[in-house]
Amino acid sequence: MSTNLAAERWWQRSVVYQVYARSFQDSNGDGVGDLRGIRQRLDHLEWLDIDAVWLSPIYPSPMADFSYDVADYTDVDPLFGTLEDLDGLIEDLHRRGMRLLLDFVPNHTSSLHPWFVDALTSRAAEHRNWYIWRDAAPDGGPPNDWASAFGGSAWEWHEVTGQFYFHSFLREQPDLDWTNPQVRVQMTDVLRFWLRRGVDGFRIDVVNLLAKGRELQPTGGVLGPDGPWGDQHAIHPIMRDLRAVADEFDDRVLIGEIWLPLEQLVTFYGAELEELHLPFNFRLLDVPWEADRVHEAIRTYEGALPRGAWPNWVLGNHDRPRIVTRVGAAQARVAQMLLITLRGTPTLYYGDEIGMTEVELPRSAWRDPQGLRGGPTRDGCRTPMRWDATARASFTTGEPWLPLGQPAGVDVASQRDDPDSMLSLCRSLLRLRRAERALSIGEWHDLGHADTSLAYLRGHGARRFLVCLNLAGVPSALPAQAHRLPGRVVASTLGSGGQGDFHPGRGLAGDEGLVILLD
Ligand code: TEU
Repeated sequence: MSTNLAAERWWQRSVVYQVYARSFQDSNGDGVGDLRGIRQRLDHLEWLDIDAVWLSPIYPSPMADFSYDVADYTDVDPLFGTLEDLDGLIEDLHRRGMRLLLDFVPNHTSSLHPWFVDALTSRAAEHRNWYIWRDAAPDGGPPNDWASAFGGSAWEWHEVTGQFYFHSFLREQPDLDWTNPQVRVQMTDVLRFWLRRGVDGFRIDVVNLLAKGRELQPTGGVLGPDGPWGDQHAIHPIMRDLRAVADEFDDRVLIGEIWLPLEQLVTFYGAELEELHLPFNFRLLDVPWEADRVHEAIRTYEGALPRGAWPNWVLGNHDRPRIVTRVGAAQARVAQMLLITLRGTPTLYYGDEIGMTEVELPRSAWRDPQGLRGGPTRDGCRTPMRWDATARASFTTGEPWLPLGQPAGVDVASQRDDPDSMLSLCRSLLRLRRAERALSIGEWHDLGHADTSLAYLRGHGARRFLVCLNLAGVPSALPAQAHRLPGRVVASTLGSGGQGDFHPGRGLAGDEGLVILLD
């Protein structure tokens, strides 16, 4: 059995829900979601029974990468509302017993951020060395062959000052130089600004890129987990700094987006758990949907966690294809049961609770800079939330910024009162999780996999739950240890029809997932 932290914190019991701000609810008819819109939809979140909202970036921005290109870290873009609207959102959430996490984007600013605008004025500018500048190679080309994540060189020539600057993403997103102490001071103050306003924590963007290899040698490398340029040793002290700032306040949480192999990912908890509370665990985003592979992903992750570190899980986000499209509608129900019953903090992506699909958009509708530059477009997982079956889904009164798409029945209103809907399944699992400490902070015990299914136990005190999941559409035997345990089914992916006693020796039907309260 895996152990738990002695002192249990709110973010361990919590379920995080990611709101992609542009696509949740529009309040002013401009077709883009906004803060007032989100405030109008808090009933849904409270009813669904989530604990914390992670809000994608809402900062003033030219929107080259939809506010991941930040022009002002301590304000709200008029497109989304005002600082007062954000204060109002924090207040509303807190009044309802929920929390707010902001998206912190420390790796790069917008090229229109006043710091970068100043940096462009001369090599001697005050903010010049807040960014990464290099002379041209002897042949006049870029200093090395590093490629940007969105395609093309990661270096952009600046004619006026005669040097290249470095950008991991778009040329409109110059990377900050975190070896510069002034950058650290300024950026940690940004955190304090929001923490003082009552924000409960942050999701931190691309932690793994915060420090670059100082040599800047040509490597033939590309951006990514195995790429050459994240100098991880230099990133840990930065995480300790950010954590120290969070710890100046009462009980806040830091979640980090880190694209690194498992062994490296878990080092970002810190040797003394003094870095990130939750380095994002992306194992379920990439794993082939097969019982042995998913079982292996869970087992190795649990096994790699440092002592006392708290796990976390996620099935989707604004960068990755929707889970329904990856595994199919029936298996998406099994996937949600997995997400909500594993040990660790789950993060749900908005719309996944109603089974929203990746929308196939015509090229003319693409908005994502990654897609427009030849990479996979991320627009398909960013389409507006479907609140009902009307033409504009009650998302907007205007023209939605992305087409809505979605098959019939994939909307909140159609599913709310249907006990067998995806929404009802998600809600009942979330409510069960809140009611049963075994399912939130309880221990996890691996029962292995067999055939196309896997099984595990969750336990706290005398309460013990068996979770059995068939990851395929055909009947499956259960792992030997699982089918010896009698109990009562308290949740089934097959809906209300799947409830009842659980008898030893039983197998699983296709796409069946069960949560069983053991006798
Ligand atoms: O994403 C970082 C990242 O690594 C992406 O390149 C991601 O792997 C890719 O888009 C998958 O298709 C973060 C944000 O989540 C993303 O939305 C931003 O565009 C990016 O940082 C730059 O801030």
